[in-house]
Amino acid sequence: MRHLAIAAASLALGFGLAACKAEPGKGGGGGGAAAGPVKIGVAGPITGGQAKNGQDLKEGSLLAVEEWNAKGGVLGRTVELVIRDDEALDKNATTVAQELVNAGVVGVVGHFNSGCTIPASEKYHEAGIVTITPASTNTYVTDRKYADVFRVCGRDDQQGRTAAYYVSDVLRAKRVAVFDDKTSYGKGLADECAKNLEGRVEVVIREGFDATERNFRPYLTKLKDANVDVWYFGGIYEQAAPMLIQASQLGIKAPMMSGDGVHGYQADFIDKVGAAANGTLTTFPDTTANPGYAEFVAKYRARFDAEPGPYAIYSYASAHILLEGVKAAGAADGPKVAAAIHAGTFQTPLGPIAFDDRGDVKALDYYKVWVIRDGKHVLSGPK
Ligand code: ABU
Repeated sequence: MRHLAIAAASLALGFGLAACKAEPGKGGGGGGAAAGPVKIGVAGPITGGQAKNGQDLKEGSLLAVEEWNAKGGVLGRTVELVIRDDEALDKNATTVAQELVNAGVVGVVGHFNSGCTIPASEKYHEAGIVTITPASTNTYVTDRKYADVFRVCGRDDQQGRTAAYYVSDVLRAKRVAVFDDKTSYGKGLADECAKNLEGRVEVVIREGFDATERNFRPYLTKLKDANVDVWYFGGIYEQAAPMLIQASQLGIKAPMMSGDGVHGYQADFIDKVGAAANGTLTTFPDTTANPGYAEFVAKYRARFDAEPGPYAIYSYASAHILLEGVKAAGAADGPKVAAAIHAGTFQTPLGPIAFDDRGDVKALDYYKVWVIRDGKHVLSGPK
């Protein structure tokens, strides 16, 4: 994996942390360092086929940190981001986590992939460091009920159920195929969807393939022969893109349905697939409906001269919550910060956020079904 540098070095790497002033050699977490910056980690796929996700985590967090530093930091100390790249690979997660523990971060915004967040948060938990994942939706992330693990997004039991009910009650499908990428996220989500389809719709194919697979023709040929009404994929856009192109080449007319791992990637997914993306269904909250969404997008565009990806706003909110927790705790001390986050309600561009005893957002069961029409996600109303 690659080290993406601490804030002090990040200008040279183009991250532009102009507002951060690092003091090398002074840790930011654990409550022991009275001076020097407060360090927060960001971990995700900064490089590789899911780099757009890493960009969301990095830039969303950076925007929040710059806002804090512009107002004097937290507890009178500057805030420093320590960014690490797990490349979306489970095998890198604990090494990256150990690096962030060693760097003295008080908390981590990350990881993106559930398969990384689960093992990495074991390390953070052992070290008394707060984990706030903006994007990992696998149920196990919070079902462990660690007091220092939070997630700002939804859960796969929620979006799997939403997808299954749409397939059965709105599409009134009779025959469905369910595929996944064998990851914690993809398999977990596909299992939740399949479980909720049971007794309602016949699942005629249930298969997984490696997350590295790019030739889906053998699976799609079988899919074509199975004559399904709709097919579900638990996985990420980097596989969904070639899958849809190959499905179109094979003349498959049934639409694909997928989850948040495929939603919101205009350049990296919809534009790559072209017309064959139209009709694809996804589940994702309607973040645009939140007061504060437009302001966040305007700030993001002004800062990065780019459109935010789907998880940039979640990362921004996660970093703010972490820093509000430090402020409320009065110390860059993981357990105290975790307790403060459990006790608080945080105003974010996603709306007010408070956490339940698992570390999930309270009353968050708000997945919507979207369909791609004319190359854009639009909310899919009942038919
Ligand atoms: N939830 C979208 C993909 C990230 C993950 O949960 O693995």
